[in-house]
Amino acid sequence: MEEATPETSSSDLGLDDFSPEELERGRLLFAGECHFIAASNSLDNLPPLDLPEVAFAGRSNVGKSSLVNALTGRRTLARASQTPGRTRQLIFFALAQRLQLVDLPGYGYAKAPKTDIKAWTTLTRQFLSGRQSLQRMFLLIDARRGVSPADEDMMKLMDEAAVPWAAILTKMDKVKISEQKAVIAKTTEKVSRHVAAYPHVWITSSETKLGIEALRAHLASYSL
Ligand SMILES: Nc1nc2c(ncn2[C@@H]2O[C@H](COP(=O)(O)OP(=O)(O)O)[C@@H](O)[C@H]2O)c(=O)[nH]1
Ligand SMILES: [Mg+2]
Repeated sequence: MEEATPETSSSDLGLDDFSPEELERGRLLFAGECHFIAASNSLDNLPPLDLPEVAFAGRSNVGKSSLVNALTGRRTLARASQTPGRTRQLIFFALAQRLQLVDLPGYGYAKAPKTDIKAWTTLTRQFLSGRQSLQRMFLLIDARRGVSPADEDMMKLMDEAAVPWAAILTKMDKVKISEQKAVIAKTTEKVSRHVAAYPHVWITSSETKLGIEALRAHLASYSL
């Protein structure tokens, strides 16, 4: 069990919403098999729509690979995502034929050429609007930096595609305990302005594993 600090309570972490059985189901799902399925750079070569999917998006360096590694207790996704040439690809992983995880390419890299940004936007928009197996998007936000203009653009893309989404704060261990409540409140307030967003903001640290247990249980609720 993870310890809630006085500032991040078990209700902030979402833990109160799950029964012991649901927490165990989440643990087992992520402790089981996890394989690489495909890396796709266009909508023409996406894997089949066999499994329910949840997808993760966020700025480059937000901690996406680290979060998926913390969830699965493995390094598979990080390795695949760091392969050169895969930075503009959607990476698909399957958990025991029950749930597919999709790693969207990171955005917000200041020096990215305009053509790359355009290609990223087209691919992301097509994926969001055309992927029938997509159950929920998760937008990762660095807790130290808060919501950036690039994150707002991503929120708008998800709203426009009418894909239900929720935010996940990453690197919470880097925020002073005395500032955590304010960071959560400010992020929740910004997220709540978006039509397709769920107002609950997930709080995580891949470093301390804060919030990982609750997030596993939540993600398992989308699995077969
Ligand atoms: N302190 C801390 N650092 C983290 C955490 N998650 C990721 N990082 C660091 O942030 C950097 C980017 O992480 P990475 O997972 O590669 O980000 P990605 O580009 O979004 O996949 C790396 O140096 C990680 O070690 C976290 O929860 N806490
Ligand atoms: Mg990565």
